Amino acid sequence: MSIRIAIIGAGIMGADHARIVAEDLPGANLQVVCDASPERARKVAQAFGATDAATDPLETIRRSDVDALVIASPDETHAPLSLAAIEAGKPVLCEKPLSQSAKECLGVIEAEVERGRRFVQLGFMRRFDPSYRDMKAALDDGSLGRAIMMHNFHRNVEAPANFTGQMAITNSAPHEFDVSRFVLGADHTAISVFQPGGVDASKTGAPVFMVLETDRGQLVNVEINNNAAYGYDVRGELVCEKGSIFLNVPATTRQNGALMAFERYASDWRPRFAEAYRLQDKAFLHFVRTAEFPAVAADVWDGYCTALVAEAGVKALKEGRRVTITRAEKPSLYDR
Ligand code: INS
Repeated sequence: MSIRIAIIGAGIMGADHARIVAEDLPGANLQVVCDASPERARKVAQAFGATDAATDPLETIRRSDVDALVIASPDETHAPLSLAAIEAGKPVLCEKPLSQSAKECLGVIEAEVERGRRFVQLGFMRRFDPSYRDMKAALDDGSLGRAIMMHNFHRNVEAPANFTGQMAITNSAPHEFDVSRFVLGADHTAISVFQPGGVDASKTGAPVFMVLETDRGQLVNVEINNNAAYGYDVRGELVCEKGSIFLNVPATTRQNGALMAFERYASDWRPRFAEAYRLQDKAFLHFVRTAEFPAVAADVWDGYCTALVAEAGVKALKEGRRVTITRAEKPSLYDR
């Protein structure tokens, strides 16, 4: 029987998940597209042939013709809607971040622990990206020795109107917080945050530069520049004792002309991470079918760890000092 999926939130990511479910996931049915705006819900539902459109997320979660949810509504709704899905006993693929508050993440952890199983797969899709996967595999194979540093940069073309330096830490950088934990197999213990001279942290798209320390002694730096102008550009290099591993940016062509060669940049993250999103959503479908949590996916414990780093980062930026990070005890449900 096909799995009936409802998408909550029909913005840029909700529409992308609707497309993947409708066109790229054999065995899944796009059942409902739900959005606070009825026009937007209807438009995306029609575009991808959903059975129905709706405006109430809680009702949608409880519908008897919905087996699983994708939550792609605004960040502050992720944890409450995940809790409602857990309450209804339905698996959910929730976009990142789970919450901007580590305490709120603990509430979701508690709800899963009470029910004795995981329901929430978090949308840290870079874990499924072939270039990060290869980076991790090359490290794990041991021939390059211990990893000592990881450099990351994350550039968007233009920040949305409300995007401050703080949001660079709570909305953009969680990708790097999560993927560096994933690749290094380590937890972060401290964060320092810097901004280039003359930058107003409250301004749209203000860049931030972070240095994180891990419990395995590695240093991780992260540049977030949401007003890079030239294209969507995410890169990374893992420096090990005997060599390094650099992420190649997938490009199908290289154009030559006027004594120059150039590759095209995408205008946002969807083309760069298209394969990661597809593999992630495919893994989610398998999770819904089998209740076996996907080996590489992020769970709510990972979401909590990331929220702790983001919280510490915001504090580090505000107070202009290095902030240390301490975690609650990990429930055995999240042992891998
Ligand atoms: C988006 C999304 C993108 C990231 C952007 C962020 O919400 O997560 O992958 O590059 O910086 O604002």
